[in-house]
Amino acid sequence: MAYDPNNIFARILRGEIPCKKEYEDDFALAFHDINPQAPVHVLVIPKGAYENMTDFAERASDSEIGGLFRAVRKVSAQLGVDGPGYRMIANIGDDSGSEVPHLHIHICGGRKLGRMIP
Ligand code: D5M
Repeated sequence: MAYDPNNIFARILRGEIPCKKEYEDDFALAFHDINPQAPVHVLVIPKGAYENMTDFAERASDSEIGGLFRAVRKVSAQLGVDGPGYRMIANIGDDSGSEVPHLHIHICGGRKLGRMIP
């Protein structure tokens, strides 16, 4: 499926829709989820146009891939969840219930999350 350049996170990246920004660098933008499921719930997205992790792993450069995961690490430290721990989630495809077709890594923490597989 072709990447939809008008998905909501693409529009946030272009500054057309506001977000509560937590972090930004050349590779990634992190902002607070509009419907938080934990005391800390932030989304980290690549700046490039990638629909999901499958698309990202296939098409992104090594720099983009490294940049996204380094951003997750920086955001976790900035939010103070790296010590107590947190969960990363990336939904892919219909069965996951994914809603927004731009890759996003959820960072959830700030409380005991319990076992969640799935
Ligand atoms: O998660 C999509 C997530 O995106 C879901 O937790 C709500 C969040 N969301 C949707 N619109 C916004 C805006 N405008 N700002 C911040 N967060 C938003 P998924 O993994 O696709 O189910």
